[in-house]
Amino acid sequence: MTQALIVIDVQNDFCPGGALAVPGGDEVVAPINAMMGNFDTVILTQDWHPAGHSSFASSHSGMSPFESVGMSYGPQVLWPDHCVQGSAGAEFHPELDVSGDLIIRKGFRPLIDSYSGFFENDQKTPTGLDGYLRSRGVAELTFVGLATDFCVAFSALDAVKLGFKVHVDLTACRGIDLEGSLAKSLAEMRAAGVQLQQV
Ligand code: VGL
Ligand code: ZN
Repeated sequence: MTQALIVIDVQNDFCPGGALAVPGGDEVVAPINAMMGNFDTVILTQDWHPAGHSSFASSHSGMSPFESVGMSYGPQVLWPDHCVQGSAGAEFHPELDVSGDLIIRKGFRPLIDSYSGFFENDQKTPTGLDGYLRSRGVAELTFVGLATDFCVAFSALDAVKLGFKVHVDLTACRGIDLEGSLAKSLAEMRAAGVQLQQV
């Protein structure tokens, strides 16, 4: 079975010192680089927001990061400004091997956030990744990267819904853990049939 490694958002802003730093975020780089050779195809996602993106708390008067607002598509957590297109924070971690086959950018529409690599947060605007994988004959996916409880989990759950066999290698993921979101995301992934490796 053709296997893909999907590396989620290993970008400077999600690593220590970044605008939305995930604890231990940089620790995933070495194990991810080491596992790339085991896959037929390697795909990286890149969180890629225009300045003033609607997922930024700074775009909503009176709101602070990590509070939630209602968007046209449902509740949305507000974040510090992060991964602004062309900024140093949006770049991949300097030691990440970026020689993979495809880089898919997400979150570039001003009014919709996109955690998943497959669908934006309205759960219907596709990124095109599904079609790319199918036309390449890929049926089995392993997700790694940042953050476990947001972009990794949303991507893995969408992948199950789309019919892929899905693994998440937790040794190469780190989470944000906002009000229990890490445990909740692990439970949701387990219940959906995601194979969680190396818990
Ligand atoms: C992410 C929050 C906002 C992630 C991206 O990569 O998990 N989280 N944007
Ligand atoms: Zn983002």
